[in-house]
Amino acid sequence: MKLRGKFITFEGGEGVGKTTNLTFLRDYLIQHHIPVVVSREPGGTQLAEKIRSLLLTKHKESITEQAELLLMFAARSQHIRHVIEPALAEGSWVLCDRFTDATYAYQGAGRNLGASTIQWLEHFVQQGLTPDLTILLDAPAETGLKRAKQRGELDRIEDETLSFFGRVRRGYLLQAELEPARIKIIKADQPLVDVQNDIIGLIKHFFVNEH
Ligand code: Z5A
Repeated sequence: MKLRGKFITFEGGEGVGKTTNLTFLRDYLIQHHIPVVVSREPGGTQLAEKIRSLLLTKHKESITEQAELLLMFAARSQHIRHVIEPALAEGSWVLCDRFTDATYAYQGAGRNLGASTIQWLEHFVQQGLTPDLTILLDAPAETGLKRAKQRGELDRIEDETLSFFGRVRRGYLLQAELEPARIKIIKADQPLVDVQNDIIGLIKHFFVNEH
């Protein structure tokens, strides 16, 4: 299938501003008459949202690391087939709150599952689909966790230790080092207006001229 829209993902640890900035970019694109679809992972379809709630709720029975990884990709498969690919095929830009870089960071680095199984699953599930641009909002784990805590009760993954989130952050930075052309780091601990200027700069540089 020839995909015509652009696929942009937002990544980063807890509370770094992914949702806030994704909404900002959506509004900017709409103002520029670009059709846009907003989604998130895990989630984005009815079934994938059910998997999300399984993943984020605290259960009596612990979820194994392997089950967590497989559930992430099960949700992703539904999301790609039913939302992302159709939207890109009709020319919409897809803005997604997290995607596979989160799996490398949380399950690969955070849970210490390593990269090779994830690479295999990525190939199996995505069949070559990767984001055109990934905006990695980077801040010390403490900064984002503080913002997330202000929001209320923490979910199953948010309840992890600070050292877990330190590994997640390093996992993301390693991904960016491995794929510098796709993954662009923006400092998330600067004032929001500066974060958003950086995002618009990136978008102009990447796409607007060619659109
Ligand atoms: N997960 C995984 O393990 N593996 C995977 O493959 C995938 C996901 C895809 C999904 O949660 C969970 O799933 C996540 C990873 C895991 N686990 N955890 N924990 P999510 O993505 O839905 O939720 P989240 O990461 O916890 O996101 P969040 O807490 O909603 O944060 P956010 O979207 O990055 O931040 P925000 O809501 O836009 O902003 C937080 C607050 O900070 C808000 O009050 C803002 O107004 C404020 N803010 C934002 N930017 C600024 C600046 N620059 N200055 C000051 N204040 C700011």
